[in-house]
Amino acid sequence: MAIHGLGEVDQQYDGSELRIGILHARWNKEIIESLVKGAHDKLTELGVKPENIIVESIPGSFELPFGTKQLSEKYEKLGKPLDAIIPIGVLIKGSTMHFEYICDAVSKQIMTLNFDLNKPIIFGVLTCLTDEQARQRAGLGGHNHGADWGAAAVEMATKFR
Ligand code: DLZ
Repeated sequence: MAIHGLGEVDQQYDGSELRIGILHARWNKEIIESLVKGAHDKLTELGVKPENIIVESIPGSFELPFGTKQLSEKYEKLGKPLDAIIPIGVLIKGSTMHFEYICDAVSKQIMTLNFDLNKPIIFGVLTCLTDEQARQRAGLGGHNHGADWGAAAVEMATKFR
């Protein structure tokens, strides 16, 4: 099965003036770490200064929307607003309806946060049926979607600044 990235990028974006937040869940640790690294590496490749990449964690994906809002407000108060935030989580289906409820609630709330916070909040959540599917999408055998999320953050923050 082909797993693609962002597709053709319309131009090279310069992230050197940006401050970007990465907020990640701690469930599915190895996969999360690879996604965070993929996003971080892409941000620096596009010019974002390492000191302007803020990485924080929360317990699980359910906490991502509230954590993202808090992170955004914290840096607003510090006078160092974040230009975009990448919430990163990995949800893997189990044997109950837990997965469906969390995927639905988290994805809708992350979408809403874009408008509430009026800044790009990237959808950095893998919603997979198996551990293997998640690994394939996290650069542990296949393409690392974290890199796409980093690129999307820089493009969105630059284009609409
Ligand atoms: C409880 C739970 C389960 C079963 N599975 C996952 C998962 O696959 N990925 C993830 O990020 N978090 C999971 N969690 C934890 C919830 O997201 C949340 O942290 C707890 O329910 C506490 O609110």
